[in-house]
Amino acid sequence: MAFTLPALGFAYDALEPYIDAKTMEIHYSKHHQAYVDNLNKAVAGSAAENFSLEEIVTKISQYSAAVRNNGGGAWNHTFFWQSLAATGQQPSTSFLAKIEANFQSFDNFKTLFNQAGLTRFGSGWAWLIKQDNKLVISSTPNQDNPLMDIAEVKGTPILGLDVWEHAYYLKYQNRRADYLAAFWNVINWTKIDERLGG
Ligand code: MN3
Repeated sequence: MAFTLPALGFAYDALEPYIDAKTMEIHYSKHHQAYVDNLNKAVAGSAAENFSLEEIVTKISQYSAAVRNNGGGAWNHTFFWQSLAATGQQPSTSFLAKIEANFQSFDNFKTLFNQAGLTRFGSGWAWLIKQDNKLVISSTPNQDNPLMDIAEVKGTPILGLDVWEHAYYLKYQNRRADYLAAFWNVINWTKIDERLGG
């Protein structure tokens, strides 16, 4: 097998009550696992078996739809789990300074990010990305991401939020806005700082 499911860094119930244990279990052990398995099937016997997931994703226009969907799904979920942590963390002062320089205030940043997640029709992701020294909010459809050469808005992902119904439907049903609001309680701000390079 070329690709494997990375270990989840926390217990399924670690993000309760904001993200429930059942959703976490199914999302990680079924959905994420399926992206990895289907990616392995899609690259079997091709040169891509020997490439890193990042190498594949950044040149995704050269691959099939199956590689795009499942390679994106595999990369996005690993990135997403690493963006999450049990409650209690606060954004650092250096992060807040960068956010204020780019979006006026943290509240305004949250509003714009939530809007990106809320207005992404159907399934997809909301992103905070870095373009040179600028921070930008965007969203992508399906399992696309801002690293992909086909992305409308490209950049280095700093924070990503899965807005597929499978990410929230068991607990929040049709209330995507409530899921978006809950997300802010379980962000791994240490990891976000690391991605921003301090
Ligand atoms: Mn998902």
